Amino acid sequence: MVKILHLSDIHLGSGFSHGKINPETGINTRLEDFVNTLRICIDRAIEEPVDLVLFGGDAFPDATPPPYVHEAFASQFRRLADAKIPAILLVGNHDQHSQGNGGASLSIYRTLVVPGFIVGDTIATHRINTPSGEIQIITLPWLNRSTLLTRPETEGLGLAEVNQMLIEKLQPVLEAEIRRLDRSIPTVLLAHLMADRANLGAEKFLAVGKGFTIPISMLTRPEFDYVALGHVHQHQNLNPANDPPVVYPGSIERVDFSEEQEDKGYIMLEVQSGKAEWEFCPLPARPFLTIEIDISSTADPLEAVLDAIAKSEIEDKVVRLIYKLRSQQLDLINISAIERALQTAHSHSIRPELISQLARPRLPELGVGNTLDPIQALTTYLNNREDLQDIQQDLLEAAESLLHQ
Ligand SMILES: [Mn+2]
Repeated sequence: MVKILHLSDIHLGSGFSHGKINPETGINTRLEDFVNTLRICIDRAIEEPVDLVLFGGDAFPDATPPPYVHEAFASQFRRLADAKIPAILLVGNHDQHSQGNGGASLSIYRTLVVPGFIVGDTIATHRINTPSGEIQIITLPWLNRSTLLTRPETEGLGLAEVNQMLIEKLQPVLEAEIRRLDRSIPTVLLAHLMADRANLGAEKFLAVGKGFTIPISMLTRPEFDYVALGHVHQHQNLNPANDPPVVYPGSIERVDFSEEQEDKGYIMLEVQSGKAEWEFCPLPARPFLTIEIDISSTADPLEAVLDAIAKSEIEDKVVRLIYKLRSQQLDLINISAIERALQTAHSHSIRPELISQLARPRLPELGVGNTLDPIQALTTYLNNREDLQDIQQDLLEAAESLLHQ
């Protein structure tokens, strides 16, 4: 049995707005949080020790992290190299330059020839000799328009059509890798992608207009003993029959409030030909908490807010307070009293939302007596939203594909 630690979506250096500067180190506390959970993963890999670490992609928020963030990442992963544990660093969408190929933020590990480290920025099969036997890993990095397609091929096509074309191109490429596999040793597919059965978390907002979805049937192949995924921040197994397991470990820390309710962790896994046993291992990620309260009809709105805070366990959490009120109540709110009440939180944000007494104006085209089909209605709405012009076409295509489902 080959023992593997599978983690993903580290996003080191993101979410600084949810932290504060640690006066002792001068570093944002959220970077320290992320490094802390990453350290726990690496500690575990070394303590076991595992035969291999698989990282599913998205090391940083973008392809050009500042040097001190890069260094924080490197100083954890180099401990694997010191312990002679091989690692595959797969390239996710956040690791690529927005145009162009390759894992810009991760390719330094290949350039430096870190012993045992492989950067997965192409579709390829890597055969790795571990103390527990050989294993083969197919790497499938994030696919973008330029990975398998040329510009003339996709000229004028919509997202759905390009997605279809990409899948048609990917199929034979993946098939060729599968055909070359050695069936006597265990096989893992390591991929950064959005599978069409995945429950989206934060990535659904980040991916609008850029994302390709891969049908799960391309992943649940009998030739794979385990499918190690990255991209979606919520931990899930897309194939509960486990033949093979198709697992997103999820992110190691909460990147934003959309992950408030999610458990964070990594996967420990033992794999042999035809069999994989895996376990989700929770990480002590910093908790997030939303306190939402409607005080628009309260006589003492400040008291109501302070009361809601007092009833919540806010200590060391990233807290956001949202209260709905009428404009006439604004003078009754004492912000510094609220800030004092939130002092034991790790960090806090306060968001008053004014409840307008006036109904929002409706677009005349969408008014009473007009019947529009959903696409027409959406088009009308989008035509009136200048801020959404950039993604108008993608939104329409997304709506159309939803309607056709
Ligand atoms: Mn991703």
